[in-house]
Amino acid sequence: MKLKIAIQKSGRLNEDSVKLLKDCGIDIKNGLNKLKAECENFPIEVFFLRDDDIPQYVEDRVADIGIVGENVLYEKGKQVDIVEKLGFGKCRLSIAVARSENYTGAASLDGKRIATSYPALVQKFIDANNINAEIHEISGSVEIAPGIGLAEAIADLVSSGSTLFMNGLKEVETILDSQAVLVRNQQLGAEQQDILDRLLFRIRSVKKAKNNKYVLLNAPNSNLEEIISLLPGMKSPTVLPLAEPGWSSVHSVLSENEFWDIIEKLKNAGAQGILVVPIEKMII
Ligand code: PRT
Ligand code: ZN
Repeated sequence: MKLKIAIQKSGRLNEDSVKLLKDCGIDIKNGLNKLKAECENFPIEVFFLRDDDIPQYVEDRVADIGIVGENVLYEKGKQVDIVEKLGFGKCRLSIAVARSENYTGAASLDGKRIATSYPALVQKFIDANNINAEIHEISGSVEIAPGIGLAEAIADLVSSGSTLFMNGLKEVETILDSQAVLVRNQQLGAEQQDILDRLLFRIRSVKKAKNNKYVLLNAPNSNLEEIISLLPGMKSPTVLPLAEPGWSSVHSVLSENEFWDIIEKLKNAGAQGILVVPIEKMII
């Protein structure tokens, strides 16, 4: 029995999806040019597909699980469960208009044409804001639509914003914040669910490790208590005596978002020789 996972064949999510599986200790055999690949050391089979097809394939159980952007998932509206947000492929679906436009709110879109590849999500936005705008569905290069007179506004994915900028557009509304998610079919059997749970355990360990750093530092014993109180640690920090009398070595784990804050406080509390080491996996 194998768990079938669908990932993007090529494009922005492919590399991170393959890397995530690799970081979970899963070796994908045979090249990426195939439709399907086996893995020797984990009961999983990988299908390489276009991202747009992944929600449907998971709903139909051609694949048991899949990795896809929330933007595609919500646009397609398929019946699948989100099991985990994966933290990559981050972007937003936004409305943009010509930079010269005087935009004062959603009502400014009244009577306008919006070009997009996301008609369902844009229609929801139009309905929610009670505006009277017309959707022009196009499949690519949405950002050129205002320039060629096809529409007055667009709704497209944005990450850095440079595509909008280069096309003389400005972002005025965010419809959806998106990232890659792991989805699953709603009727997985017990055995597949079991493999999924094992995979999830690994994914969460990898994600946790990425968000944490191992910190080692030297502390004067006189300030040890203050320094320890600054460190969360998994249980409590490890404290070892140094060869030099009056000093200890303190080891702990810090999460990325509080990292700089705590490091500054540690320095002020007299910590020296602070070493920060990446963590590969974190099992808790
Ligand atoms: O062939 P296939 O159908 O599988 O791929 P695709 O061409 O439809 O999708 P692809 O590979 O471009 O994107 C796959 C997924 O990556 C999307 O569905 C999103 O979930 C995610 N993602 C993250 C993005 C972006 N960031 C992104 N910036 N997808 C597209 N873009 C495009 C956007 O459409 C615009 O053209 O990048 C441009 C804007 O980028 P900035 O940096 O200039 O703002
Ligand atoms: Zn696509």
